[in-house]
Amino acid sequence: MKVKTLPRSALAGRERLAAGAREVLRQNDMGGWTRAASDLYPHQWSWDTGFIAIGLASLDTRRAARELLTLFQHQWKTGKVPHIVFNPAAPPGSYFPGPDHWACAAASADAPPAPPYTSYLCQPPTHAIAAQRIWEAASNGTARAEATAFLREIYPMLLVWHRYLLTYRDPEESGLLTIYHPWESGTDNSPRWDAALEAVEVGVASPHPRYDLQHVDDPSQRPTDADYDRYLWLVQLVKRATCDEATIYRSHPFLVKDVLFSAILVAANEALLEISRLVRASHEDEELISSWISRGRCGLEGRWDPELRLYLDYDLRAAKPLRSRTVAGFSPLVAGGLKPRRLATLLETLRSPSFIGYPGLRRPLPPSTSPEDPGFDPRSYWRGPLWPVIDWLLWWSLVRAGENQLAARVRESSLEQIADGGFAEYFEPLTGAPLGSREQSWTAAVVLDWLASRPQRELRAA
Ligand code: 9WN
Repeated sequence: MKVKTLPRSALAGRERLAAGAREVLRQNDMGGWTRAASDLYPHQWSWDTGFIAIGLASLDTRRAARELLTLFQHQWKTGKVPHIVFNPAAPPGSYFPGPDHWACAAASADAPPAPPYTSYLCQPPTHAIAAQRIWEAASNGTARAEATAFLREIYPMLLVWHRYLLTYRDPEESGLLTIYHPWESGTDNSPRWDAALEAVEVGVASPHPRYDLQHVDDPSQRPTDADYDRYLWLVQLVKRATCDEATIYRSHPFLVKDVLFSAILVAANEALLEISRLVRASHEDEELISSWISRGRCGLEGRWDPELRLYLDYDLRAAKPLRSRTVAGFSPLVAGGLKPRRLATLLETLRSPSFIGYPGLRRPLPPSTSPEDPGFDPRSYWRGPLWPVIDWLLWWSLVRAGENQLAARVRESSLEQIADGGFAEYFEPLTGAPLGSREQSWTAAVVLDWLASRPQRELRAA
């Protein structure tokens, strides 16, 4: 099959885009780790780090490896990787809740030495996927040898991280992971959590500043004060439970099985399985990781909703599925291994007017929440806007599923959107307007990965 070459003007456009992406990552480089964004997010975030390392892998595999290793220095004794590692040099008043709010975590016997302080929540495990990508990108002799040494160093840390999730966050052995807070999902104010949050009785929480609102054009792009009341109350409850997982599991009012988190763990376990072979880990490790993959896929399959033709999260407290139409409904695509008929049905939903086929979309990309969902809001964070990082996950999953045409369309549309609007955190799906932070590291990172000889990779996978 012939690879189409781009006209000269398009190539120049791509080169400009790559240069812009490199510049965003350079500006946000704090020496060994990258802040999520220059003003809004001056700290290191966990799942952002995985995506950032994927982007860095196309520039410098050693630097990419360091990005992950820096994060894993702050791994908890339980294996948990904290959702934020706070930058001690960030100006006070730059992010709330900042390090002092979470400092109590240092009192837990499981916490790593502080400072720097960490949050006591976690986020989806993108890290093994990034580690595998770094090894793949390291093609010449020295870089390959260094990347193999890096895999040997990070493998045990990745293994205990995944083990933490599969034990503490899935005591039922359901294959689905429980989150304690919408921040753990990474899709904070998504309508996915509305019903579960509504049921939380908020007690007295101390007043909280909204520094985040200084960094966006319009407060409607961020979660509301009422959302923050709930977020901070849930943080306080985890604190009261002294971060003890069994206590949280018994007493916490927000316990939800998250399909996107669970699906990312399956994909990460596939990467970990490959890494275990590269580092010649024991046969028992391989068997264990393979069993985690099957358990995850099986758990996800049970969350299919034949009416919405999507996969749904599950509220453990209310013992019922959370019925909203969001992009997380496609999560098993990320996990892979779908039966052909189910894959076809899911792709029909993706192409339907509920998502990519919605009339009036600026580009054929899936809004974070379906415009047909009552919770849809085109400008509010995870309630409708398009997220390049989600487009990357979708593209990556489509390539793995052999759906190359659709994958290429997602990649091209998302690149075009960023070329027009810049390296924004998210975009308005009806107009394409950039929203949120303007120099978001993971947006730059996915651009770099997309631009690094992607068509060839799609053809190889075909
Ligand atoms: C809370 C850093 C993070 C992302 C999340 C995104 C947003 C934080 C916030 O920014 O969350 O963790 O303050 O809004 O929702 O996915 O990891 O980019």
